[in-house]
Amino acid sequence: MRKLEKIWMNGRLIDWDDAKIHILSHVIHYGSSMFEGIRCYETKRGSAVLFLKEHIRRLYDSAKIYRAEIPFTQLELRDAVIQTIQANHLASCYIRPLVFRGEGALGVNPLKSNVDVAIAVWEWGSYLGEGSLEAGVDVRVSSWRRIAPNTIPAGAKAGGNYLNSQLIKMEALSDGYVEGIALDMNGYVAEGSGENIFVVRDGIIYTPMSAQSLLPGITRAAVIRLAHALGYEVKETLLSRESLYIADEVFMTGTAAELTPVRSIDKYKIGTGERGDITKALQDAYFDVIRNGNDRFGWLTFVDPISVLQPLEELSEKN
Ligand code: PPE
Repeated sequence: MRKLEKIWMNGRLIDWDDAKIHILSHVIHYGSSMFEGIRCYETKRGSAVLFLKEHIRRLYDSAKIYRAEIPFTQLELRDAVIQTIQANHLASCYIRPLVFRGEGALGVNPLKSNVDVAIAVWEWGSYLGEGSLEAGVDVRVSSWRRIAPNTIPAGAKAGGNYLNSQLIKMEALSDGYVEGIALDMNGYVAEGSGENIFVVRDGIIYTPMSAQSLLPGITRAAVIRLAHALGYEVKETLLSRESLYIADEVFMTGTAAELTPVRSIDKYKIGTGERGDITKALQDAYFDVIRNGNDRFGWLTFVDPISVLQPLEELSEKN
């Protein structure tokens, strides 16, 4: 990872090298953190953060589930994200807001430890490999199940959840796959280690229900909205493992993964093995927002507000 300049910690920007915590911080011992992953894109209309409001809201939801009171308002953290991007002079980046239980007391009870907040940014290219957005990826169904309902809540984006994700990811990588798809407790399809999943058959788009041991992805919600806008039917439903193998198209969504086609699962070729038409149509709609800055749904927060004022037509003529 390339070192950058500043990290925002508890209300101020500090030098990258100074953003440290004590070894006895609660989070290190008990996984007590909640975090977000957000992307800032260099669109044709200027740099813009995608789904800033939605991600900060989910951070507060995750913190609420773990009874952690964030000592800032959502608006303050949204501003802090923008400040952190500007302080590091990046036109595009990945953004990691993090809320964690810091110093105070050890022992399982987190309530005696401080709630600390940090925001870091870094450069992050393609998540599932170069060329994966066009060619698609080869994945397996994991032998690890996703965390069961009413154990560790999959709907909170908490650090500890990612122990399960790490097992799924390492198993997939060691067997030569890019990613693993985890089934839920009952054997229904849940999600990847860091992505939601969609299946297309006979022109209908299916995705597992949000109560089903998965993180209700912000990209997932956006893709459902784009699909509706394009006139497709989307069904949130239980999905069997075998429905993956006989799908016409499968794709995965996430902030990091964006909208990545899946070309094989457990060595079953999905559809023709090429990126499917519906996957491509949804990618085109998604990339129109993040590359061209066409923001029909109010998903973008421009880092430099001046660029928002430039009419898009003039910009596209220049490009
Ligand atoms: N499920 C999981 C388990 C998950 O971690 C993510 C995001 C998603 C679904 C998709 O959610 P959303 O980004 O809101 O559409 N995973 C983040 C972390 C990746 C990482 O390696 O760290 C991400 O994509 O930023």
